[in-house]
Amino acid sequence: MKEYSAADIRNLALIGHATVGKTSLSEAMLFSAGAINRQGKVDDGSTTSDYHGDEIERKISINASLLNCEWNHCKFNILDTPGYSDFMGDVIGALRVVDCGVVVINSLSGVEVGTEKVWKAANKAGASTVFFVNRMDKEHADFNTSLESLRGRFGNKVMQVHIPVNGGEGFDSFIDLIKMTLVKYETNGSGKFSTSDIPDDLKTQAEGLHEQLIEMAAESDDQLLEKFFEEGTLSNDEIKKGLKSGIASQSIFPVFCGSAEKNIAVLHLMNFIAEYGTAPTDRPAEIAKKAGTEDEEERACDPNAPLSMLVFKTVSESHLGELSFFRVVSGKIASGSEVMNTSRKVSEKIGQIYVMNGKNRIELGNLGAGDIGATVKLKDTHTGNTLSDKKEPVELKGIDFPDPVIRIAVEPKAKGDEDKISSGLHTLHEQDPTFLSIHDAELSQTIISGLGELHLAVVVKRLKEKFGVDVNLVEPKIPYRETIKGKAETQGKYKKQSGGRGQYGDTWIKVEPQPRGAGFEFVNAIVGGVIPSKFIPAVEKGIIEVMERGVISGCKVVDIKVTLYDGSYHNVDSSEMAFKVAGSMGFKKAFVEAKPILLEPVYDVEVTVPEDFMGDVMGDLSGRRGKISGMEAEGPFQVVKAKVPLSELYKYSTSLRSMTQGRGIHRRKFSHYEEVPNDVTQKLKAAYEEERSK
Ligand SMILES: Nc1nc2c(ncn2[C@@H]2O[C@H](COP(=O)(O)OP(=O)(O)OP(=O)(O)O)[C@@H](O)[C@H]2O)c(=O)[nH]1
Ligand SMILES: [Mg+2]
Repeated sequence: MKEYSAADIRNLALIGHATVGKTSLSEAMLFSAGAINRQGKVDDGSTTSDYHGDEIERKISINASLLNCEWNHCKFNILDTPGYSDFMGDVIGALRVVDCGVVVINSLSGVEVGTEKVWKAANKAGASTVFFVNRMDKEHADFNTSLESLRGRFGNKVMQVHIPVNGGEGFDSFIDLIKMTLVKYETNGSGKFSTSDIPDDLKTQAEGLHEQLIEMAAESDDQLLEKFFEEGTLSNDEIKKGLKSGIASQSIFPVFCGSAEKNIAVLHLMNFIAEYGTAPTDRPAEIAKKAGTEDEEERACDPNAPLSMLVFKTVSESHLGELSFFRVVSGKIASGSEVMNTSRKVSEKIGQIYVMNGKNRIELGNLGAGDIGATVKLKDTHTGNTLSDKKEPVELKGIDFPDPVIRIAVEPKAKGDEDKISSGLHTLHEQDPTFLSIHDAELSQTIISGLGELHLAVVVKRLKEKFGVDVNLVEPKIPYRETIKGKAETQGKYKKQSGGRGQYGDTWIKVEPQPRGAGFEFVNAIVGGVIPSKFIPAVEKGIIEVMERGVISGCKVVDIKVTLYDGSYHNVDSSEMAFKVAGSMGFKKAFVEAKPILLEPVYDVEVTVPEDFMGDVMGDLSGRRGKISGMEAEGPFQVVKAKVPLSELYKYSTSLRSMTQGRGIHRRKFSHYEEVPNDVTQKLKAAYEEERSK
C-alpha cells in the first residue's frame, strides 16, 4: 500500500441506531473502492466487518471493526461500529480516533433514540457529521420524513445534498445538488452509474436547494460571505473551501440518500468525503499532558513531531493474541521501535504494524500521524492507554467510556475455576472498560456489570472461548440494609460462674434511629465506673460485629445510635470477651424491640423513548414500584425520570428493548436507600430464617 500523507487520510466511524445498515454500508464502500471483489451480506454472515462468531450468529455488530480502502486519492480508514447501546463503548472509542462520523439512518424511521445518542457522542468528540439516509430501496422508504426529522432535530445546519427521484422498490436515481446532475445507478449492486440532465419537473426545486447549499458554504467564512453578497455566487473552489470548513466545524451536516444493500449512492458519499470531508490535518492539535505532570503540551498531526498514539480498542484473536488498535496522533511509528506507555509507566516494544480489513491484515513497516492501524503482543498496554516517544513522553486525553449500568452475578460451573474466572474477567475489563467485575464480600457473589444484558452475555461467551471457563449467570443479591424506626432499652448480660473460669459482663444500652446516611454512633454514658473503661471498647466491638452480620435478614445494620448507660462487673470474672458477648446480646435484643425495618437501594432511572411508548414505559415503571419524578422532551423523544428499587430492575434493559421494539434506552445511577414495603420485608425475613435453620 502506498504511503498517504495525513491530508489524504479520511478516518470515518459509521455510527447510528441498531440495524440501520452501517455494516452493509461499510461492505458496499469496500466493494466500491475495489478492496474486496464481492459485496458480502450481513444475513449470510459474509461481511468483512462482522466476522466474529457471535456477530455471524446474531447477525448484528458487536465489535467496532477497522476496515480500509483506497479511493479517489484518499485512504479511508473505516470503523464500522455496533448500533446496540450495549456496545456503546466501541462507538465512543471509535469516535475518539476518527475525524468524521457517518450517521446512518433508516429511511423508514428517521431519527431514532440511537441516532440521537451517537450524534451527541460525535458532537462531543468534535468529529464532523454527515447523514446517510439508507434503505431507500425499501417499500415505503420516505426520505422527506427522515429529512424533516433531521431538520427538526439539528435545525438549519442540515444541508440536503441529494434529492431521491424514485424512492421505494426500484430506487436507482437521485439528483446530486452539488454537481447539479441526475444520477442513475445500476440496481445489480455493481455500483456503476450514469449521469444526465435534471428533468424539467425537478429543476426549480433543485436550483433552490443548490442555491441554499452555496449560501451555507458562504456562511462558514466571513470573506466568502462578503463575496457572495457582492456577486451573488461563489466559484467551485470557494464552495469547496466553504463546505469543507463548515463541515469540519460542525456547522454543516450534509444529508445523502442511498441504499447500502444495493450499492446505490455509496460512491457519491465516498467522493464527497474525499473532497469535502474532514482530514486529520483539519483538526486542531491535541492537548496532551507532559507525562507525570499537569503541564499541557500540544501534539499536532505532524509526522515529524515526537510520537504519540492512542490505543482505542483491544481484542484477543485466536492464533494472534491480543490486537491493539491505535491512532497515531503525532509523529510516526515504526515496527521494532521502543516506546513508552505513559498511562501505565512501562516501556513497550512495537512488533508488527498492520492495516486491517476486518480479520484480514497487511503488514506495514510504519504508520504516520493521522493514520489508524493495529499491532500485536504489547505486554502491558490496554484500551485507553497512550504510547509515546520515550524522550518526550506525553499522555493524551483518554477515552470517556460510559459507566456500566446492568449487574448480574456469576457462579463457576465447575469447582476450582474461581481463580481462572477472576483473572479472565480482569483481562476482559482491561480490553473493554465498559465491563466491570468485582467480588462483593458482603453479598458473597462475583458481580459483573456492563451496558446491557446482551453485553454481559457476550462477555461471558468470551470468557468461555478465550479462558476456557464457564459460568452460570444468576440474579445478583440486593445489598439490603437493616435499621430501626423506634427506640428500646435493654440489658445484655453474660454470666457463667459455675465450673472453670467464670465470665461476667453486664450492660444496659439504649438504641435510637439516626437520619438516613448518618451511620453508626456509639455513646459511652457510663458514670461512676460501673463498667471499667477498659471493657467499654469491647462492648462497642460486640455491637459492631452484630451490625456487620445483621439481625433479621443477614444484611448490614446502618443509621443507628447506641448509648451504653449502665451495667455492672465482677472483679475476677469480668473480661473483654465477656463484655463483648454481653454487648452483642443486648444489641440483638434491643434491635428486635426497636421496630426493625429493611432498607433497599433505589436508583435514578432515565428512559429515553419516542412519545408513542411513553405510556407503556411509565406503566411498567410503576409496576416495578417506581416513582415517576419527571418528564422532559429531548429533541423528538421523551425522557421519563423515575426512582426505582434496584430489586425491580433485573433484566430491565431486555424488557425495555422488547417493550419498545428496540426504540428505548435507559440509564441508571444509585440514588439512596429507602424503606422496603412490609410484604417484601416479611418475605426476606422468612427466607433468612429458613436459610439459618438449614
Ligand atoms: N433493503 C435494504 N436492506 C438493507 C439496507 N442496508 C441494510 N439492510 C439490511 O438491514 C439489516 C441490518 O443491516 P446491517 O448492515 O447489519 O445494519 P447495522 O446498522 O450494521 O446493524 P448493527 O451493527 O447490528 O447495529 C440486514 O438484513 C441488511 O441486509 C438497504 O440499503 N436496503
Ligand atoms: Mg453492523
